[in-house]
Amino acid sequence: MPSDTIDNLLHESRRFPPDPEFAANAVAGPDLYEDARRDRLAFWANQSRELLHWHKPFTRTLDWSNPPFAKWFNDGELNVAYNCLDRHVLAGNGDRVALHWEGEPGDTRTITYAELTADVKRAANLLTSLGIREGDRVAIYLPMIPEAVVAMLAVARIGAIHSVVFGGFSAESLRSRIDDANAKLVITADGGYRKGSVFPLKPAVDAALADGGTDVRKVLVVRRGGNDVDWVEGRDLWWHEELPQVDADHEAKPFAAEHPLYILYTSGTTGKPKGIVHTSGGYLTQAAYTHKYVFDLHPETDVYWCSADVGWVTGHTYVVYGPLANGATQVLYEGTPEYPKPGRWWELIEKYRVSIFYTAPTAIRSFMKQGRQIPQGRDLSSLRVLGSVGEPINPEAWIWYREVIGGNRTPVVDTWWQTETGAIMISALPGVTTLKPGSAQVPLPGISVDVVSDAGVPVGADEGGLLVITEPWPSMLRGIWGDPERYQETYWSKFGDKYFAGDGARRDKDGDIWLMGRVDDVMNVSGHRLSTAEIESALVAHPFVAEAAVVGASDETTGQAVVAFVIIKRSHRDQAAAVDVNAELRSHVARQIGAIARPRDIYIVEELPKTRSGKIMRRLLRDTAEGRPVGDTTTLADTTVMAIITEKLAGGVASSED
Ligand code: 7RM
Repeated sequence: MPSDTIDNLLHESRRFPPDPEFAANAVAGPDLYEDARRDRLAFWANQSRELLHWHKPFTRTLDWSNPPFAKWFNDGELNVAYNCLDRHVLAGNGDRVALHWEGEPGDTRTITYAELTADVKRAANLLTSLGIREGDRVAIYLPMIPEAVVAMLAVARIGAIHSVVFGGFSAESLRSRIDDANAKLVITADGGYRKGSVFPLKPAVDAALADGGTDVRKVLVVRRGGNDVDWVEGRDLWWHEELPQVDADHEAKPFAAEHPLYILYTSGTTGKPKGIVHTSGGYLTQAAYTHKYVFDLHPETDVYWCSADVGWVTGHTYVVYGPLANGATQVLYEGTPEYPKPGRWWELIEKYRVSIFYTAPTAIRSFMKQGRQIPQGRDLSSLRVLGSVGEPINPEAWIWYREVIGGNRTPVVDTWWQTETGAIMISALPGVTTLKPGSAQVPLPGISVDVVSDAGVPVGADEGGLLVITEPWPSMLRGIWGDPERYQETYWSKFGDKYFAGDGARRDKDGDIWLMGRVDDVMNVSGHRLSTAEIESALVAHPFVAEAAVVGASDETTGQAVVAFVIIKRSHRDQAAAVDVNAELRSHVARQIGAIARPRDIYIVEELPKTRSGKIMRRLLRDTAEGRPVGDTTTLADTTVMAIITEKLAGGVASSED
């Protein structure tokens, strides 16, 4: 965590009690906690019935007879897209704006619920006409344009399963996701806008499919960038040419509550990303519930904006499913916060009168660096709730966010959750909770968590431990696509009956939870999860590289940054010496995985610190990368290795660009 040390953190004493006026109009009240405590399952059943439309009502709330495989609302049937669209139109809210979309170049589209429903109906018919059936997988590789939302909902509407791949991922990453899920169709765009120019997407799809061997038969291409694209006759189809040819009407059929909704890949401790599987009824219940109460949503008047890309879980739950299930009006923005100049986000908040804003600490910290004059040049008085997600928010950033963006007025909710949890698990409730900067605070009503020792025993106040979830929750992952053993092994083998989140945590004397970062080999860079193993395997796939070790070193802005230690093969030393090897390896990683995985620094070393059993001691490398004295080296096979590495680094051979 940048700037604030853990010590400072624990002495953070500023408190922000709810404003009485806010509390009087708040959606949540203290009764929510009481209701959930009294009968947790009845609480969830009531929430689900209140928040969703069930074509066939459920009679059973939770089946936990075969843990860790949960079934929620199992005998009920619903259609997720119907819940996000048709029912709002039928309730008379068809004219309400669903999306205020803004492209990076400044082009805009305003899409009402009626229009979005019509678009999704046609897209659903198109998918069916292309042979997509219930349970088939569809890969979506799109920029932040309304068609991304339409595509996801159209897939959901016909009971197919989407696998959204973030547009920043490489062709290789896309290919491995297409293969793992045996996707039949890819929906992409020619390109999208980013930092003032068009980044092409279609070439990555072409490269991913180039050598055949996939189940992909068709590629649907949205025209956005206007850039030239290669075309494979018989495979590629323009979205805008196909849609007008299919029926406008489409009836949403109900599917079982446990019907899979999507797969989303996330980094784990091994080189291979895990396909996290979410299903329908439980997921949508908790998406809608958390979106309503954590953000104090008043759908008739609020304008909500979550800055996440739909390629990440935050985009799935808090751009698509939560807000649309709740009939919210939201802003969707294609580009970066810096284009054409810093302050674009604040301009959008002013323009659309955004009242609820949800973003990541890394963004907040980069705004802090640019100075408060930029946001202060805009009218941000419409804001009334601010949210944070993706990594711990240090108190300094929390306070800045509230003061400068929230005008010293808005509650800030720090929301802890994961791709696997599907929706927010730990957060304050605005209007109810006295806020404590730096702490995610308490589990939401209906959620049970604990902080335990390695042996699974709850730890005392202010003691460090591991965060576990002690009861099943509606939006929990149902497994890892195609790998039920890995699901059990990763999350349920450590403590048996408790879900192991992979995060370190402590609970203070008031019972508030402070997240302390990952305890495994998963890094968190700008709120995005990256696996050390995945980047290491990308590095060793380069012909120059004999061995590689990757660590997440703390970084002022991005939380953590990727730092790689690399040994060059003897046979390739001359070749490596002839090029800028650091630049070469950095772009190699970007090509293999995606730009977000590109190491900030690469250090070429002669040896890596290993234990006698051959395990790389990343802890020591992290010490070096962060400029700290190197810790205990007594378990190293060769105790001189770290001294040599440290000396070499002090000699200034590090590389760091952009
Ligand atoms: C939503 C998301 C999950 C990991 C998680 C944590 C970290 C997320 C917070 C946080 C401290 C937070 N999904 N994390 N939110 N740490 N405070 N409010 O980020 O699957 O991509 O990442 O992110 O380590 O395990 S994710």
